[in-house]
Amino acid sequence: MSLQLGLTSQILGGRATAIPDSAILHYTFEEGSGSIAVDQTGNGNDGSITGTYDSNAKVGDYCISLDGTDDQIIYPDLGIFGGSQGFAISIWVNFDDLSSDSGVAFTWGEYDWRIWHVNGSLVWEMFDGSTEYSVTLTSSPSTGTWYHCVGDFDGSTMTGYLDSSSQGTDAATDPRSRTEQNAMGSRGNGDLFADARIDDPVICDDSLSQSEVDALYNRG
Ligand SMILES: [Ca+2]
Repeated sequence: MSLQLGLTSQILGGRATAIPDSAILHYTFEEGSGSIAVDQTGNGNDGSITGTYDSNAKVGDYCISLDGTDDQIIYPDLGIFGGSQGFAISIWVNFDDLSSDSGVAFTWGEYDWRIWHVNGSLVWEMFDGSTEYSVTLTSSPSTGTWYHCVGDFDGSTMTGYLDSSSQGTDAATDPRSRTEQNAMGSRGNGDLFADARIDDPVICDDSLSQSEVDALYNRG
């Protein structure tokens, strides 16, 4: 356990900035160059970056700037979502342009989930094959503002957090992610490209407590 904590925690700016033990993917983008986002959890879920390292970061020294045209980060099939255990995703986003719908973090397939900008709102959404479930994180996002978005599912209820505050819940059923397309900054199939910066995405294979959400928010 202590080794696990050592691998998934770090001290930043003198402040303990713990990543949840349930994290199975975490990108810091602190590589600063290259096209590989190294998974900091040690699970080998590295991402493929099409985008630009940007020093106007929210956590650490670098984030990834996406151009809204064809940039995205593709992450691998995580394979273990669903069931009663739940899952969660945490990500920072700062939009340069909000004139069109765009993906922030997506798993797209027959069943899916996503944090995205749609119809003017920033939304946490899940789809179980027949019904869409959603929690609006904010109905009036602004450009040039960092937002900490958390989409959480505990096996029966989804909760959306914006800047560590719950924005509501929705009863939902297991989306059983098929993970055909897994992307940040797009839908992963050639559309919904975000003109935005993103930083410090974390995906967990368990629901998050408020204190875990707070710890992720306090990294920024
Ligand atoms: Ca960073």
